[in-house]
Amino acid sequence: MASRYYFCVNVRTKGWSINEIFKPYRLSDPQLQKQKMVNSESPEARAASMPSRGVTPNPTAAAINTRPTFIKCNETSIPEGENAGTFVTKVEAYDPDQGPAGKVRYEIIRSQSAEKQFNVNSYTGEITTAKVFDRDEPKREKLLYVTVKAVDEGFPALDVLCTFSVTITDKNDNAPIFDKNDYRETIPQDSKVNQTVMRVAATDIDEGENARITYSLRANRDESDLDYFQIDPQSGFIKLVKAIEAEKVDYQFELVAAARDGGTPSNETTAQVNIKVVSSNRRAPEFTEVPDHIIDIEESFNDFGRPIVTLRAVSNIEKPVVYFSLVNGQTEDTNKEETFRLVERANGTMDIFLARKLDYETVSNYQLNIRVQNDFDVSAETIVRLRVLDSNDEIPSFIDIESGSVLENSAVQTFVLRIRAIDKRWNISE
Ligand SMILES: [Ca+2]
Ligand SMILES: [Ca+2]
Ligand SMILES: [Ca+2]
Ligand SMILES: [Ca+2]
Repeated sequence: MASRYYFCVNVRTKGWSINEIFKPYRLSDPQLQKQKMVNSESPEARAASMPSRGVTPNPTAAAINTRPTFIKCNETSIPEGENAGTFVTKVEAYDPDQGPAGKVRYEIIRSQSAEKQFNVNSYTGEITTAKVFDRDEPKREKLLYVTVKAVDEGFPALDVLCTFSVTITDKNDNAPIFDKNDYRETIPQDSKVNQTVMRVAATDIDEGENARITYSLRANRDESDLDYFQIDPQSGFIKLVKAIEAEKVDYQFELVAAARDGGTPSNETTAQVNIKVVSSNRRAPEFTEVPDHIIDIEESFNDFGRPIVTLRAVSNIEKPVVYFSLVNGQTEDTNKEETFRLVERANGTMDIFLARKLDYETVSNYQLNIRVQNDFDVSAETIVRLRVLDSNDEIPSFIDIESGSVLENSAVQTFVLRIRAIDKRWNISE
């Protein structure tokens, strides 16, 4: 009978090892489960449910079993994109007891709602991935926390928790993306050598070298087209390096811009760059008023009828009318989702309005390409940069560890519980 063994503990705390007393029990034993429940109740409830043989339970009895302690539970890192089942680390807890009371099993603690990210071998403590991680946008799985419980098979069973971090390191699994599918520009025939013609821009969502972009130019049709232009490898600015001959009016330079990242191996993306030569009197329009700084905008801003920024331009030709347009790019930060809209006013003026709610956690910086065109179909472009300011709308939430995982009552054991708060602003998740 289980109850008899229970009282053996109370009267024989000295000279008996817990191993000898509890040998007949197994963790699956329903009687043991019942005893465990009794143990975790209040002392009164425990006394009431105790089989009475005239012996008062000794509260130090549970101290016979020693709580396991983690001796290996260290932060580690794994690359993103690895298959589920990839080895992460091995945790190890030490338990000095003999027999079941010294036998340690491992399990991972996570809130019921949390996605399963890791598995642990309950016997060896070996931790493996349960899914494929993606460090980059939009998932941003960069730093994860794993909480492991080591529990012995003593009676009552004693456990200990340990939390360690797993850094997901970057792989060069993304190519740069240009902010436009292709670039079209016009250039007056008498443009000055060393004048900036245009700029191409690409972004790469990887990290460090894997995201460092180097630009280059190639000829798409005629190698001699390359003689006229030079691209800055870092900034993507293209300048004129050779005077354009008078007979080249209406000629179109057909170039290809390449953006290559610094990863090993590296990834490259290309975009068409067509530059059309127009006669000297066909001047390009010009922006006369553009913000010279980054515009800060509160994440909570939601006045869709209030202009955020105003730009002005002149046609530079006899007919003063100009036409503005917002050139949306291929990424959210270049207005792919039409987060911003442009409204033209009279007299070469335009405003930018917010068109969709902002979310700092999704996109924190925008780069808007604005084009102005005159009646000669000649255009100029400028960039407006906006920065979203965090309104701190993510309320930190505590991870709810299910009550069954909390340590059993024990007067003689000390235990420190680490409570972890999660706040998405810091890209931390379980
Ligand atoms: Ca133990
Ligand atoms: Ca990735
Ligand atoms: Ca990556
Ligand atoms: Ca890359």
